Amino acid sequence: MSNILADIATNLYNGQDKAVAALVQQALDQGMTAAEVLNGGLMAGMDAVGRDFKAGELFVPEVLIAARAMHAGMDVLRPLLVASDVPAVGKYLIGTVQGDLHDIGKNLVRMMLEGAGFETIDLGTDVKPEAFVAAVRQHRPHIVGMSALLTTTMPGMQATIEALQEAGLRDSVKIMVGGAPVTAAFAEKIGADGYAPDAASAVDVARSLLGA
Ligand code: B1M
Repeated sequence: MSNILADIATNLYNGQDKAVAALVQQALDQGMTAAEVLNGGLMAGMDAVGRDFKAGELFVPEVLIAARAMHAGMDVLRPLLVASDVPAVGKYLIGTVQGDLHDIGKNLVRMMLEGAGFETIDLGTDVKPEAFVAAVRQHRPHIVGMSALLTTTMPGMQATIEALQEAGLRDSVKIMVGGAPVTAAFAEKIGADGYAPDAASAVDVARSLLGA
């Protein structure tokens, strides 16, 4: 890993948001691509946070500060990830399911979709099934995307699909799910139309769901 990418990862781990933003800008100025900085710097730092969080060496406050630094870096990359001359390909409603506050992955998926020309509506985190239903009624999206990072919140995806069914809206949208604990088999089991393991493939899946 180049020094600057290692520096980004270390500063992210230590929650140094201003340093992360400055280093990300520096890496771009040196000619690195947004994808290189995202994967080699920001994601590498967040992976280390996840590993040490799991091992009980980091606690929620430290992880929150690291998440803030991740967002600071993503804010610098955002104009590059969303820069697009592609005409709107479809309307995409996205949110993290009920009970779940993780939004970094969802935000990345949203940015990549915007970069691919999707119009996005972001419902944020901890989105109840009824809120997805109300938003589908209001915005009439082509695709509804749900993110979950906890095994305990994954059932919220199924509850949302059932709520859309009960509201008579299920057939008006395609449904996509994703997030670290979510699998293709789970997506199929709950009756989702698509699953993507990461933000880049989320764009491919969204396009293919619309036949684009
Ligand atoms: Co949380 N947390 N957390 N946490 N946290 C995990 C997820 C965990 C794996 C950590 C661990 O134990 N190793 C673990 C979950 C275990 C499990 O259920 N399997 C966990 C836990 C247990 C918890 C708490 C319960 C801890 C506690 O309080 N005791 C608590 C729950 C709070 C809640 O949600 N109710 C909690 C809290 C938090 C913070 C608030 C401190 C913070 C979130 C801050 C924020 O998001 N604003 C946090 C963080 C940061 C993490 C880790 C460290 C990093 C997650 C992340 O942002 N990854 C995480 C450990 C890890 O993942 N290594 C962990 C980077 C991000 C880019 O990746 O989100 O996977 P990811 O998104 C990817 C793909 O999954 C995919 O594309 C993205 C980009 O490639 N993707 C989609 C995501 N959504 C998609 C949707 C799609 C398609 C693809 O279509 C619609």
